[in-house]
Amino acid sequence: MTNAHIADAFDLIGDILDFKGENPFRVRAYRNASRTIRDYPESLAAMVELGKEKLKAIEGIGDDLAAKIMTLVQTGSLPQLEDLKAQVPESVLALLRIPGVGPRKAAALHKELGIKTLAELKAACDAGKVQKLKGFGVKTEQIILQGMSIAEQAHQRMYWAEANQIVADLREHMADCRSIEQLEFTGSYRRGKETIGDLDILVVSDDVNQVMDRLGKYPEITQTLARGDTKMSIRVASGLQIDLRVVPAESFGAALQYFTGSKEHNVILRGMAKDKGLKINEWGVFRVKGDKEERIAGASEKEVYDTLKLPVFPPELREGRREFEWAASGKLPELITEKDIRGDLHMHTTATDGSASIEEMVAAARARGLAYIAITDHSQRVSMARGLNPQRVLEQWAEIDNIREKLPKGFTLLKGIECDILEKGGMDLPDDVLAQADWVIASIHYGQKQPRQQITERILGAIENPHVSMVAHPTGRLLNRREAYEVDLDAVFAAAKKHGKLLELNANPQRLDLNDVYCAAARQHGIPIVINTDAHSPDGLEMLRYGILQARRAGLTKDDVANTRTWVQMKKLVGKK
Ligand code: DGT
Ligand code: CA
Ligand code: CA
Ligand code: ZN
Repeated sequence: MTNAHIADAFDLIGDILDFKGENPFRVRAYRNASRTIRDYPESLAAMVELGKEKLKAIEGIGDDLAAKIMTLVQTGSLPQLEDLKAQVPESVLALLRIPGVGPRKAAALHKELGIKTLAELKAACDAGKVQKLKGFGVKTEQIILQGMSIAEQAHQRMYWAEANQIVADLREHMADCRSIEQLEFTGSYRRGKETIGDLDILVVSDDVNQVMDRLGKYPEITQTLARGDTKMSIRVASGLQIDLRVVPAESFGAALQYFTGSKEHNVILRGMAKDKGLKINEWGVFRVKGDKEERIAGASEKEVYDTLKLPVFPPELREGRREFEWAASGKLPELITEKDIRGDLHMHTTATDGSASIEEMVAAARARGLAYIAITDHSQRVSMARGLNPQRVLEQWAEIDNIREKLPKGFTLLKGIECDILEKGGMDLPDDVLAQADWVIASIHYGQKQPRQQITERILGAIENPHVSMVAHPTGRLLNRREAYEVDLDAVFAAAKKHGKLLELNANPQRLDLNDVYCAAARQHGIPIVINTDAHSPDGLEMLRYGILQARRAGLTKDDVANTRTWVQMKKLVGKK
């Protein structure tokens, strides 16, 4: 059972308790625990085996929650949750998931109008009954109606890479608005989160109407959800919501800080301000004297953080995890950047499921300023992609020998292979073949539903194979599509450390695997991460930037990432002659 599973269970408990109108402190305890667990760098399932005390050492996990985690992990379910679910109809739980409804409103709809299903909710909205409820109104009714039509997509957050295209498009569109003095995209987008719930735009302008009119003319717009004096919300064709806020120049920095978030980061910041007699909000920083407030900062983020003698944290680190602790000890990591990367060690060609030849991949890599790449096509087990058998892989390496002769000095083309870890364990190609490679990746593509111990043993076996250099996409997750497989990452970390093997951060925006939390854990274990694109075309090399963002969120520096080194240094790192 993954940490995310446990977190989901606690979230659901929180939602149902909230729906039932239970004590808000109890509700909050579950939600806080859920967040802590979701972000926790080690596998709780593994900690369960070490006993309850180990779990209780986690901040925010007391005796009661620790016991529940044990039960959940050991039995696969939680009686309390099953109980709660039985008290609330399944269809009511569906109400909770509509954007704009939430547990309180769901409870009111259920209690006042007897609504149990989405169809009943829609009928009540259409009949104008919902707007008459206390605390609802016409706007809420509209939001619910719109929310229902997108409820399907709404629980799917958009990939950062996809949101980034909308951002580029919007920047261009808004550039025509003359009155805009400053414009920045904030929220999770600016923090580089792997998926985005909604987009937040912050603007300084002395002509609010002009700005809002311009946004209203965005060609992709499907709905205007709200338009007020300073805030406007729209929805675009892909289902994404966009929130625009217009602020005065003197507040731009404070608003930028506030709306970049995360909420957790801001909560800590506000606490620190309060301790110093200061108040921080989206309008500025204020010194509180009795009932008077004097404004002391707000135009830039630097001004805001300066009032607390804090650095301007890179947005990627603003998650309320370890950034304040690092700042206090002067250990804020200098985060890796795209130009630090010298080589890409995972890519495919037409020999398997790629769309370009080796030469084309080389040309694209050189154009991007890389100094080395490894060609790593699939091995025979991946029959769907015409994976390479021993004969074909040896032919490909002979071809690479030929291409090498024509390459200029200063660029290294490596003979690699993405070799499957077989379902029954062991590598998909014989050792005497693997021994001839410069770079061997071990990957799991089959048997992903196997039990935790079996999958873990397969990966450990690969790590112990002397020819293997790196494990690719170590948890197998596909964002919005497939959960990570069950794997004991602590055991993987320990083995990688022991055998001097590397772990991948696969930069594909649907993978981003290892994720930020696990990359941070690998860093703590002193295991170098390799950021690879897994490109299947020349353009695929572009995906490096998504991997870099995720690495930055993990707090990785240039030193923490193996392929910032030259190939000569890399070879030493993985013990190749
Ligand atoms: P998302 O949209 O779900 O991907 O995540 P964010 O982080 O973009 O969240 P969003 O759009 O709800 O709000 C943007 C930022 O505004 C958020 O990171 C922090 C700030 N913010 C919004 N609502 C609150 C709040 O109720 N309390 C605090 N402290 N900050 C908030
Ligand atoms: Ca947002
Ligand atoms: Ca928002
Ligand atoms: Zn691959």
